[in-house]
Amino acid sequence: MARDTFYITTPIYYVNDLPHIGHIYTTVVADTVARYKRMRGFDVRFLTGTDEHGQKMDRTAKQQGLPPKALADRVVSRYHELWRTLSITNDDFIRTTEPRHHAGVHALIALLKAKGDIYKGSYEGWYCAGCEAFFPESQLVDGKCPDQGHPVEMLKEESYFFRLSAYQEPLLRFYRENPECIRPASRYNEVVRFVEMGLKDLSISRVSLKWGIPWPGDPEHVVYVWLDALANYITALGFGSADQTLYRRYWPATLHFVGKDILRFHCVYWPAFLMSADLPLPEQVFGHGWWLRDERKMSKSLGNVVRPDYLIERFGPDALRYFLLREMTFGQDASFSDEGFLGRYNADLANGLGNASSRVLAMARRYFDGKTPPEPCEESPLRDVAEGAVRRYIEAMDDYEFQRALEGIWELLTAVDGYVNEKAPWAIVKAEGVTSLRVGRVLYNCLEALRLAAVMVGPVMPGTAARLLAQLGITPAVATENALRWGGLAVNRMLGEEGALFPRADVEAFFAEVNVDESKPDGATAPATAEGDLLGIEEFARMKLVVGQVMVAERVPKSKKLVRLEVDLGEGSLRQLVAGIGAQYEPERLIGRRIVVVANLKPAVLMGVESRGMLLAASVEGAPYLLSVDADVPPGTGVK
Ligand code: ME8
Repeated sequence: MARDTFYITTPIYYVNDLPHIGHIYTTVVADTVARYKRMRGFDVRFLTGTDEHGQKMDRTAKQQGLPPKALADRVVSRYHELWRTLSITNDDFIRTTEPRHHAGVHALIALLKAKGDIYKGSYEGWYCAGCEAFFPESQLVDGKCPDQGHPVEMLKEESYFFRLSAYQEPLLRFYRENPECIRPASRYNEVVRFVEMGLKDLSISRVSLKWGIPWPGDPEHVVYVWLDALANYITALGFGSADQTLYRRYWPATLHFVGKDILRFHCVYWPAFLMSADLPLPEQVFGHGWWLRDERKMSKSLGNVVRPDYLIERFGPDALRYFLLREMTFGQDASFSDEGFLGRYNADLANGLGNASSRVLAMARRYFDGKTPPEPCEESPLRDVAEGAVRRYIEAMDDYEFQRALEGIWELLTAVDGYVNEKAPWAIVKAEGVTSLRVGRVLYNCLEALRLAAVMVGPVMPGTAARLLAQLGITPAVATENALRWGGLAVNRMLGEEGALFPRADVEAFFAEVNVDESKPDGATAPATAEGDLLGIEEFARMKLVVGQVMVAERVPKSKKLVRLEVDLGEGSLRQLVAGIGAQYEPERLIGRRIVVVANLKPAVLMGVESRGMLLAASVEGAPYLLSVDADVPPGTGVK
């Protein structure tokens, strides 16, 4: 029997800048759902990709002195790298600069034209390059775009139009007949209200911009970037090409996951284009909330983004995946903070999951010669709790309530702990010996509950689930629905390697090191330099850069990275600096070395040690490489 298909997509991201936590969030959520649906037996197709045309991209490339395609290639490689690091299991990655996409966009436009929904006119109005959207004057707020407060500019040019106004009634009918087509319900209401206010025809080509897909038959125009971008969901399936297999199998999409910022494009323009082309409409668009920093949306244009490379490097991809899904009530906004991340890491991962599993596994190793117990256990209160947790998990995951699903798993882990305390296996062993059937049953129950927790947590933390299953002696295999049934743990089987899943984080040391890292230049994430960002020579001259010679160097106690240095800057006494270089450099080997120091930096205290200056280092993916001088110049020599 053919399996039910599940086609899930993320937005395709702009490549005018590097990915940040917002892009990671949508992609991790989609990956979690894709993994969960695969486990439940669906025939899943998971698509992500990049949106490479448009004015914003054209401008950034010009500012950086690069052809747009070269900038896109560079940023796309960072996306690929990041998705690999985060174990994203997308089946395809579409770029709007690919020929397969161009062909599909032209095929879609041909259908809109054939329907009589495209005409040529002239456009006069306000354009927001930040949102790549047109706004009527009446909608501007303080002369800026109403959605995100970006600046707008007047455009007056010849343009092709799409008869969006003709779709107001059909769209409203569609929303009425499909109340689940937009979620959550608050977003559904928002879209309906927007459409009820009336729709104007939409300008869908640009003449003043060259960076885009040429308009079919009129190459003076390029296709409007949103018509181009939205089509990715079908062009990636081969729409408009000779091979329609994937398109026939997976379209219409089951779910478009998007941030609430781009709801209108997905819930108004996209279904209108599809209606005009007589193509089926996606079943659901889910608009999730925003990650905020200081109460504002994190966005590239606001410059307040979090790029969590340092968190991934330090705590692994699964910890970040877990945090994102656990912290945000799906659909609402949430605030991102390192404190929040570390709090969850220690409480839920190091303590909750880590402790419950290591405690139970240690007992099983001790009492059963490193094996699982010799007999299964059919009935127990823990089994009831575990089966309840699985039911709740399925219900919550089916509803995209990840927070609730995870809470259920953690309640099961707490129940395992409580059960161990209550049954006190060590006391049974003392009274009845290790061959006691009772102790075997108790531990079987605990191990089986852990196995179920590992399977359930798999879609969110795939690496951790595989490690925990391996510790339970189960060779990691793709979990199927059966894995969610009680009783799957084999008896008398060798347990796997020991090892802490999540070592506890030293919060104080972490912040001390992050503060050091943040004051370092990092070429890999340096933002594009715009004209306004350039430094005057007088500003540069305020910085006192001098050569220093290291006289004392030792590790700061309890820190992996921090090193305390005493440096001769030719001042008559030594200067104390603290630097985050301990992972790359052995302190003793630094003694006598000449380095470059910023001598007039405000003092800072790092893990209780005062630093009165900063040494300079090149930073490659967070790893520092010290700057040095070519000759043995005297300490205190100025650097310009
Ligand atoms: O809009 N919080 O691309 P984009 C949560 N190319 N999610 C966020 C976020 C935040 N602070 N910031 C971004 C585009 N996102 C278009 C899409 S689709 C046919 C074309 C996520 O690079 C969220 O999913 O600006 C949002 O919708 C998307 O990134 C916008 O990415």
